[in-house]
Amino acid sequence: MKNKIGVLVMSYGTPESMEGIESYYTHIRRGNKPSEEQLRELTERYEAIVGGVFPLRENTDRQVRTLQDTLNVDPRATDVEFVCYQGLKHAAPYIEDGVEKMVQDGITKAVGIVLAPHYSTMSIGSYVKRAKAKADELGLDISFVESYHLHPKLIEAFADRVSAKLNQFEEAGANRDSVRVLFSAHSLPERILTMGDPYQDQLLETSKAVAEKAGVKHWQFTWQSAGRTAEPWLGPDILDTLQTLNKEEQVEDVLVAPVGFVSDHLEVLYDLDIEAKSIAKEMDMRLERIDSLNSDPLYMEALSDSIITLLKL
Ligand code: FEC
Repeated sequence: MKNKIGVLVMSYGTPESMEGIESYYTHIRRGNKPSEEQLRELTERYEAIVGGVFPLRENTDRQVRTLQDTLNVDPRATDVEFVCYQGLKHAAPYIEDGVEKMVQDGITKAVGIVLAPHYSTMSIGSYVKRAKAKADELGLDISFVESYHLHPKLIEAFADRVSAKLNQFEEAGANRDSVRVLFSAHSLPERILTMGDPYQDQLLETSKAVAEKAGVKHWQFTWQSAGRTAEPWLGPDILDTLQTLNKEEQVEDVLVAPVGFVSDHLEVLYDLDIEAKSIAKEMDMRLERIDSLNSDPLYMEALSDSIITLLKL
């Protein structure tokens, strides 16, 4: 019988239904219930995307299944069998549930990986901390892939998507080189910069590598989806960037590449496809977005290779 290795595939999580939004939001807010106004505002954003369904859940399920298949056909791993378990940050099955399930199934060795390529103490760091605490409690040997932001297959997958959309701009009569490519990611509180956090640098490295591979002439990085809290968040926000590009540089064509995200979910389907697009439209700008990676084979191979490399198989 082959040796089993558990893979804890971690992701942000999404509510299971409209009724579940309040408890999900309360979890994100570390147990503090949102005000009625905050809850209404978030519910409206979910209602606005694809008829109010929660695509992240289905996407994550598919990513976990496809990653397991990809791992098990890797020729370096013929002596082992990988079994993937899901662990979500803010919804069930929680990170701790995934670890517990592995142990119940008799797994003794595991690897954890997050469906987000860039390390920050506030993102990947907090997933890892929770998984490690539960694994230590239950005696599971677990190691982690902490980032994979420059994996050649990840860069290729993003670059292919950027090129495909630039081709579409060209087919519609625009000059490919006059399209401004905006790489974006979820903002975090500004205080991460004083903590020596690698998040911003890793995002710039990914953006540069994708731009080079896709032969992009004009690009810049911008933040998106900042939280609604009193402290300052990293900027400029994409909505301000669009206004600046329109007023100061008369840019007409914009392609957004949200390299900090790997799935179709609220931050892409609402913050970019609805909110940013409507601001762009008001200014007569054409804004397109690259397709999300979801279960793209190259992305799955980037994850699988990062896991197998960590295990030195
Ligand atoms: O589609 C969905 O249902 C879920 C979409 C979703 C993703 C996501 C990814 C990241 N977040 C990150 C950081 C923060 C911080 C706060 C915060 C708040 C929210 C809220 C919603 C939400 N996030 Fe999120 N995030 C998603 C959704 N996020 C909803 C609450 C309402 C709002 O502020 O918009 C602030 C928490 C606080 O109050 O302290 C910080 C980071 C990522 C990307 C990495 C990852 O996927 O883990 C970083 C997807």
